[in-house]
Amino acid sequence: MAPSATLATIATPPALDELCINTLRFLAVDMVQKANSGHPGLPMGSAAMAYALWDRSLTFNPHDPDWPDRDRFILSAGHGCALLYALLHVTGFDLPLEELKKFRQWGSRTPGHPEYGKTPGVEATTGPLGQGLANGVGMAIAEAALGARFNRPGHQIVDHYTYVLVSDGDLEEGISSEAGSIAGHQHLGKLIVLYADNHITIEGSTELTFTEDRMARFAAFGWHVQRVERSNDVETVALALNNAREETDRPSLIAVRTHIGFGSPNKQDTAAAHGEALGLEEVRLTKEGMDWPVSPSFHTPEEALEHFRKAVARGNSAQTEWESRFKAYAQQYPDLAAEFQRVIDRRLPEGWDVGLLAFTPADGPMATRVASGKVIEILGSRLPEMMGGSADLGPSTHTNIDGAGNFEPQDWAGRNMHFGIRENAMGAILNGMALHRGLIPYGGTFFVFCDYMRPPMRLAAMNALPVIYIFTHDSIGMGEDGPTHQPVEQLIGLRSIPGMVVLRPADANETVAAWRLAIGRKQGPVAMVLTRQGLPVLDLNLYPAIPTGVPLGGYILADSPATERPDIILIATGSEVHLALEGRDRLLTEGVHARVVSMPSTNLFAAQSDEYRETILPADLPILVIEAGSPLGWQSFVGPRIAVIGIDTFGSSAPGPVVMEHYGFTVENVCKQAHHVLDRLKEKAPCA
Ligand SMILES: Cc1ncc(C[n+]2csc(CCOP(=O)(O)OP(=O)(O)O)c2C)c(N)n1
Repeated sequence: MAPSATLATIATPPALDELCINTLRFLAVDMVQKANSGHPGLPMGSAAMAYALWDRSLTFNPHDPDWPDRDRFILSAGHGCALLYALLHVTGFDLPLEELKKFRQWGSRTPGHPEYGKTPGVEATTGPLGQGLANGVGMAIAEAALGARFNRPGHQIVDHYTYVLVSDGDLEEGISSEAGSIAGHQHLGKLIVLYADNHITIEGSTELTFTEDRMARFAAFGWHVQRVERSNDVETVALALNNAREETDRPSLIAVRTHIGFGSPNKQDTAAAHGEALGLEEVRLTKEGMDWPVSPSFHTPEEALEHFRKAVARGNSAQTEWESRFKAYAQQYPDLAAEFQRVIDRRLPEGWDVGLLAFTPADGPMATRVASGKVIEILGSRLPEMMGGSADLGPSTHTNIDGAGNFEPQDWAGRNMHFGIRENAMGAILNGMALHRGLIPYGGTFFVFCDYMRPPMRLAAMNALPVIYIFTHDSIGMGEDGPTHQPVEQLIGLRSIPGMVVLRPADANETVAAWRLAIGRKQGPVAMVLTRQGLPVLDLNLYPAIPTGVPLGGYILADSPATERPDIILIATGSEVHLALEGRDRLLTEGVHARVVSMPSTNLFAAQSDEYRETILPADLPILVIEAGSPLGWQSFVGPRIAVIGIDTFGSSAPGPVVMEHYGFTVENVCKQAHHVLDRLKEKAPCA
């Protein structure tokens, strides 16, 4: 296979094309200049190829940006967002010129990087380079999966393309190889990537850092690759896009030799065009050089606007045409059509959680990862929109849905994903799947490796995406693999991500409640943190508060005897809840009344009312926290009365119980620390 097919350039752009392209360029230039902040270079260089895509290929409706079968467009090089905002404005999205004039200002719909949910037409939050490309792979996977599930002969109701615009930085980031490899392997023929090959990054020429043959690299991943030498040649870019669409078996990369800061006499092809406004004088020179009025700024020629706005009629008719196809489909397959609408709307089917699982002590001891696997089996059979897998740890993470098949090039109907050992791309692909809608995506790995997917997890939280992570081997309790595999700082790390709900269930029954919560949560990601080791199953007859307590984040699992006010509260999470219960029993024999609070989610608990939290943790009671993780963060709950049994160093390699013992996770230490806090409080109590 030839690594690339170089296309001959044909005509120069006709005058109207050029007018439209310059409109985009100078809107971007003026936005950045007015804000005195932003990146003019990429928009100036990529305006022509973006125009070729939006004018000749992209199917979208500015008046209904969310209709399900639209093409997706992701600007992975989010720093070039002035270009996207200009496109959205001129093609008729609800983004008036006034918003362009408020680029990067407080409260505007034109933030410094594209943010999902803030600007109509923005399909994904981008900015951390490489993530957008992998989001695109996730969207293309979603399209393939939904097509396989819903399309019927003669009824292609899911049939759209995913386009991504990337820059050098996107392709330098390692995630591009992870995602590119998956896309090639899966033969995602409807994924088309335009590459702004401008030879410039922030520190200067790509000769400094980026000299491999990118085309050969993507060809080796199994992509169809093309090169366009003259970026302003709209027809050639359009032709390459056509070729890419006709290539149904492989994803496409179209490298377009663009020129950063195109038209700027002193900054074109230099890093100076990248990250700051051109400056008033350079703006003037650039406009004059391209026959553009120097003032007023934000000049939008009527003729160009009229041409761009044809997108509205085009989009309306594409959508209407799809709607009539969908109607015919609904007549022939009413149940499927209703089901399609349900999953796109993220509605759960009636009774999805009725009679979910209830475990008894006789089922134990059971690792929470095993309990989670059993829940996934049931939920997976009730919710066909559940789709996910693991980064090559499926047998350990228990993430497989039996009987649901593998998602493979030959069979996109399978729902079990094999992401390979590619956590970063897995996270970003899950984001793309969630952004696309129609699926409940989940992904699993060992908890310690969530560090490899922190960037997409952060973006999932920022995008408020319903993505579920299944992290197993959740503490030093996992044992022999040693400190490289024993998570310590990950819990506090994830809890500190705004909008991320972290759930660390204490047993199989809390795991069921955690899953119920995760599936029901339609906004924002949930991280399930599960044990490798077996744990006793808490008896629902003895602990009836579990199902209602878990969604509150923290609740009283076992109180001090009814007549007694507790002397101390033991807060524990996950596997350490059992230690707290044992400690409570032992303390009782020593005359100390302890309350055990199970706190599977500090995030959810913190979100409860002051009254509720005060009921669980009265301000005047001493507290001992028991959690096999970094003690950081607990102080906010307990203040100066705190003693924490936690871990603030890396772990050690030994059998799990031995490691736990060495780090103080023993009944003896629980009691010792509890007495320690009590003694301290007595010392502090004012003399009567
Ligand atoms: C993960 C990540 N690292 C660093 C940055 C900061 N950054 C923004 S743009 C950029 C490089 C710009 O080069 P290129 O991707 O070629 O964009 P262009 O210069 O063509 O605009 C960098 C390092 C980022 N946005 N994301």
